[in-house]
Amino acid sequence: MEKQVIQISKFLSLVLRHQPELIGLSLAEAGWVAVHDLLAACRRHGKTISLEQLQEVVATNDKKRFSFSEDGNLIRANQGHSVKVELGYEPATPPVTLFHGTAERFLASIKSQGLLKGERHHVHLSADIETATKVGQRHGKPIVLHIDAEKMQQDGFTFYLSTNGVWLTEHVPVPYLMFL
Ligand code: HQG
Repeated sequence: MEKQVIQISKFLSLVLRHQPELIGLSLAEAGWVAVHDLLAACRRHGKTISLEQLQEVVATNDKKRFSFSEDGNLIRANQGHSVKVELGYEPATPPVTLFHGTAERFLASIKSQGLLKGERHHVHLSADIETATKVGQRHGKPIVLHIDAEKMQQDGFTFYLSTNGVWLTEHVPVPYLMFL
């Protein structure tokens, strides 16, 4: 991705997931913001973004982090929020095994507490090892944990699938983690 597009994407992550108030915005239901309001708020705060640039970021973002509403008037982050927002994803049946990429230094704590959602709304899980490895690398030497998602669902845990393919759940208790 081009440098400017990455910068815009990072700024959008900040305001659409974490601190909309930074530019005087608040998120409406399910995290949506009017595109017009977003661009005006950015402009007022010295971060002018054109509609074409915004469309390019949404279309080319490496993790498909953002979506427009069907009519194109609204925009939101698909997941990853720390502000309180109900994204409205329906419960979904996960694959038998899901993966979580983390760093070696977190392992002792994960072994005692399971996977915790921390600042985010959910624990983030991947359907493939490659993606999980990349997620883990962001924190240090990557370790990929295998999760018995089938058993979790049988035991009553709920999973959601975000628009951009991330599996979400509240908490993964230790017994469902397979330490390889
Ligand atoms: C770890 C990126 C100690 C957890 C990615 C992780 C993802 C624990 C870190 C999305 C723990 C939290 C989310 C415990 C979990 N003790 N550490 N009990 N339980 N952890 O960034 O999953 O670029 O909040 O393993 O692609 O790394 O934002 O979560 O290492 O989908 O679009 O605590 O962020 O997407 O880190 O990443 P994060 P994550 P975006």
